[in-house]
Amino acid sequence: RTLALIGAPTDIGAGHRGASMGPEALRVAGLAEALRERGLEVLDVGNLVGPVNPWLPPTDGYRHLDEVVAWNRAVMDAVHAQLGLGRLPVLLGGDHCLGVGSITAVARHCRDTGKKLRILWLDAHADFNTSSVTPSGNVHGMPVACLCGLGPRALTHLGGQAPAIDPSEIRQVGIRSVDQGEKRLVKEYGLDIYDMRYIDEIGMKRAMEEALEGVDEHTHLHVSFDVDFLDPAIAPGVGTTVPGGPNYREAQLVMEMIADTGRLGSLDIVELNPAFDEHNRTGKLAVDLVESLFGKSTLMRD
Ligand code: DIR
Ligand code: MN
Ligand code: MN
Ligand code: MN
Repeated sequence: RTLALIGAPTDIGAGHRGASMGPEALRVAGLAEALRERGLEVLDVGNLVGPVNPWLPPTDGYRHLDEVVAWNRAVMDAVHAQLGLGRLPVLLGGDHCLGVGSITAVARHCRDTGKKLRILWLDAHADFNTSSVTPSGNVHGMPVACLCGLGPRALTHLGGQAPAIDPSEIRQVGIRSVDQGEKRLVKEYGLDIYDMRYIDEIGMKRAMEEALEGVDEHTHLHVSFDVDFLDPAIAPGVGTTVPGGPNYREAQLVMEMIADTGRLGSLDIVELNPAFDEHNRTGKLAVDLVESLFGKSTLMRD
């Protein structure tokens, strides 16, 4: 299976500038080399291009909606093309608004190939805001809602039909920051959320077993890895840190348990922001975790 790294250097949906440097930070941290060392074939297809960030206040509840749509179209087309070539797309974001394009493409591919879709959304945030409840207008806080059919038509219908996914196809892990109106919507749509309180109580192992329940040989597993999922003590290089996230070993366990399923079919690495990082420390950590996602393990008894 060949991996295709797709760079999307933009911070068009974020509340801070700098996630546009994410793709290069991941390359500099040695992502392709680390995966090749694992015996994987890795093709870096380079960066997508899109509009610059005009850095404007919200219009009708959205910041830069036209530019967000343009970037997401480019991402959707690139991800779908790589899936069609039989490759495993790895989206190097970029902010998390790009999850709309990436997952719309993955969902379409699953329909084409008769696969069951399971999305693991690793994040501190639920990303289920809408224009009427968003505190910021930043579209990186809205991609899950858009995918579930709630949002501006240009994003909900990016792939032609809406909704792109059903809420039952997604599991959110690591959640610890949900805005007030967002919380109501999340409950209304019945999202399956493994928040930090739940993880504290039952442990990461059991939480992940539950989140992965039902994944089988017919499943396409998509991982959308928002780097702010991680505790800020180990991952300072993101725009919106939230204390109380998974520590190093918990994060490794998440990745290892996903790898163990053998069903990983596509991946987003988003919200890495080198402007907030310390000598690319968070970029290197992301590479380390992605190695585990593709089978690196400390396990001695296998
Ligand atoms: C916040 C921040 N919930 C918003 N969201 C972030 O603006 O909608 N998502 N940072 O990753
Ligand atoms: Mn996110
Ligand atoms: Mn297809
Ligand atoms: Mn987040």
